[in-house]
Amino acid sequence: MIEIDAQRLLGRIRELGAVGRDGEGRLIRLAASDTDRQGRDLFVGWLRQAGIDVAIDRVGNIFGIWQSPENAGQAPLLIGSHIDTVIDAGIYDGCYGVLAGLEVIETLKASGFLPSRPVAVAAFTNEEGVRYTPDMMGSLAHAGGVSAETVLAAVGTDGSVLRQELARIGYAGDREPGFLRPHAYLELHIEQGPVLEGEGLPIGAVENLQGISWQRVTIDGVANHAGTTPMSMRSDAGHAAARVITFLLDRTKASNAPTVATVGTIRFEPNAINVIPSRAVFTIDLRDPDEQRLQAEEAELAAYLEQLAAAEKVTISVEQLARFEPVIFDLRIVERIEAAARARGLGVKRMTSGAGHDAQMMARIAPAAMIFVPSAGGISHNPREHTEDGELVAGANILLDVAAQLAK
Ligand code: HGY
Ligand code: MN
Ligand code: MN
Ligand code: MN
Repeated sequence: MIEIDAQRLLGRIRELGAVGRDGEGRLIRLAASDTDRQGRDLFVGWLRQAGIDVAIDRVGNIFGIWQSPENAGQAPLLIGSHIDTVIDAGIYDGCYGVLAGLEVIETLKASGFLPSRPVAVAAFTNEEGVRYTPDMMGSLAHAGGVSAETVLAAVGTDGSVLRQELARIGYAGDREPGFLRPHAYLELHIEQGPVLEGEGLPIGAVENLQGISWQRVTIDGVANHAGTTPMSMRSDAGHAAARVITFLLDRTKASNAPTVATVGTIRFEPNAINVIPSRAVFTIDLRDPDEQRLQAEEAELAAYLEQLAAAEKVTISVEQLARFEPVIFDLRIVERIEAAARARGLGVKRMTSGAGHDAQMMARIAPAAMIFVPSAGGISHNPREHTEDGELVAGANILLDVAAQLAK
C-alpha cells in the first residue's frame, strides 16, 4: 500500500497555519482578505511546484488539476475543502482537507499511478461565511445553487463587496463556476465534535450532514433614559433580544432532539450604559439532521417572535441569511471509506456531520462523501483545535486509498 508523505503534509499544515496571524497571534483569514490572499498564494505556489495545472473561477475558487493527454476531458475526481478561516481559528479546519488533497495528487503522481480521469483539488471561496453570507458560498456557486453575479455582489460585515475584494487580492478568476463537473467528490475534514475521540476511533465515514438555518434578527424599540423611564413604559430592544435568546437556547437545551441553536453575534444601538437600547441585532444558527424538525423549530421561533413583539412593544424583523437542507452522502463511497479503513486496520464508524461543509454543496452535482478524523476534546473554531499527527496521516492515507479507487 502506498502512503502519503507524512512530513510534507504535516509541514504544510503548520506552514499554512502560520499565515494570517494578527498582533495577538490569532489566526484570521476571512474570505478575500489580505491574509486569505497570503494563504491562497502559498497553496497556489505548492500546486505550481508540483506541476499541477491551476484554474481559478470568477468567485475565486482555486482548482489544482492533475491531468494527462490520455484522460483530459474525462470528468475528474475532485477532492476539496477550504482555506479561509473563522476569527481566532485553529489550523486544521478546511486546510487539512485541501492540503491532503494536494498530498494525494503528489503521492499518486510520484507512484506512477495512471488515473483514467483527472484528479483535482479545490480550495473553495468563503466556506466559513464569517465575512460574507451564506457560508459554503464558493462551492454553492460551483454547484449552481447561486449565480456568480449574486456571489460577487455580496456585501460583507465590514461593508466590503466581494467582487472588488477578489479583484484586489488577485483572485477574480476567468473560469465560470461549475466549469469542472466532477465524477465524484471527496472531502477529508476534522470532525470538529467529540464523537470519534469519545469512542476511540480514528476514522469517521460521514453518511449525512445536518440542515442549517442562519437568520439575522433586528429588534427595534425606543431609546430612552435608563434612570427616568419606568420599567412599564419601556420598549427595550435589549430585553426583547435577551428573551429571544433565552427562549431559543433553553428550548433546545431542554429538548432531547439533536437540534442545536447558537447566537454567535449581537450588537445594541446606541450601545451606551445609560440608554435603553433602541435596536438589537443578532444572528441565529439553527441546525438539525431532520428537515421536518428544523422547519418545526423555525416555526416555533417565528411564533415566539410575533407574540414577543406585542408583549415588549417592539418591532421585530428577520432576514434569512442561509438555509440548507440536510444532505445524504453517496453510500457506495461511504462503504469504500469504511473498507479502506478496515484494510489499514483502522477503526471506523458511520456518522453525521454537525458542521456545514463544501461537500454538502458538491453532493448536489456528484456522488460525494466525507472522511473525518478526531478532534481533541471535540473543539473547533478555536485556537485549541487539535488532531494528533498520526490521526492526520491516517486520514490522509484513507483519502489516498479511496481516491485511487475512484480515479482508476
Ligand atoms: O458553519 C459551519 O458549519 C462551517 O464551518 N462553515
Ligand atoms: Mn471547515
Ligand atoms: Mn469551519
Ligand atoms: Mn466546513
